[in-house]
Amino acid sequence: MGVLGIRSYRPFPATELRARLAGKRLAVVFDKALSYGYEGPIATDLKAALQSAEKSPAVFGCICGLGGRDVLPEDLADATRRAIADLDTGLRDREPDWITKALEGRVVMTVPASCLTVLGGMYPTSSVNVPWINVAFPSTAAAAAGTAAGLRAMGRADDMTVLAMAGDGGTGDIGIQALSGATERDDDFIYVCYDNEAYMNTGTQRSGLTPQGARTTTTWAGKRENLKDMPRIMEAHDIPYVASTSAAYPTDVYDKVVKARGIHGLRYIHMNTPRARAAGTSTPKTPCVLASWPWTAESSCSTRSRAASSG
Ligand SMILES: Cc1ncc(C[n+]2csc(CCOP(=O)(O)OP(=O)(O)O)c2C)c(N)n1
Repeated sequence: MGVLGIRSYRPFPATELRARLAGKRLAVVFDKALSYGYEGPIATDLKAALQSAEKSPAVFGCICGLGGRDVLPEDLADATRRAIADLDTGLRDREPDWITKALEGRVVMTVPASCLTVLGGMYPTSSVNVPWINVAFPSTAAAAAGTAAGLRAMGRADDMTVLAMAGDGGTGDIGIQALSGATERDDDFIYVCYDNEAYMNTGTQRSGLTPQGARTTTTWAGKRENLKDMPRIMEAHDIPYVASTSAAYPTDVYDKVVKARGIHGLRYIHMNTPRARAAGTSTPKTPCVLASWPWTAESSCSTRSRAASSG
């Protein structure tokens, strides 16, 4: 085990890093910076530098210390332990990968307009390797219900899971009617709401799930209204499984999707996904790092990462 510090960002010390990391199994990169929508910049640069190396380590990135926050020794140890464990189990650190991994790739997804649609991309450059249906904004749950019925008619319902996945706007506002209807019928699919607390794909407008006090492009002085508590709304629908989790804890996401997979009927998972751009939130306990790694800086008592599972 060793520690490398990079003093010169440009020119990037690619040759030296290749030499120092030759034969190593794992490199954990701690970036105190982010590039929006992706991993930390040094993690990206290191992966590029190691591309031509003969025997290069797996690179896992951790974003930490944003906004001048302290990075504690136990934080570094936690992330490193997690990297080692995930390397051993073959898990990777991107949220959708965790979810499809938990479903062993036996999944059909329905996805509305959102940041997530961007990930789907266009064939043949799509970064998705499972069947994926892009649907109109309000229809995520309706399309999932139809897909589940189709699989049942074809005798494939036991083989495949239908996964509806939408943002907080797509879930709590425009998609809530279709979702509520599906719960009433107990349609057979898993619904994951990734809650980044605003309409992010169109530039951070407030949604019904934006926390009170948060400043967005449509609530400059801070949102006045309370947020809708989606997990509780879903609990009130009396469905077989409701859980909340946080993207800051990928193994928790994984475990809950595995658990949901073993249950039939409508299963709802609310995943808090730390946001990049909303500011001035009145909920400082929300995990406030953008990391593909579990990171516990201010996250332990987040009300939105509590596990509220029923059934
Ligand atoms: C009917 C309709 N209204 C508006 C839009 C524009 N639109 C596309 S993505 C988006 C934001 C979605 O927000 P959310 O569901 O919270 O997901 P996020 O972008 O945060 O991932 C909006 C408003 C649309 N595609 N369709």
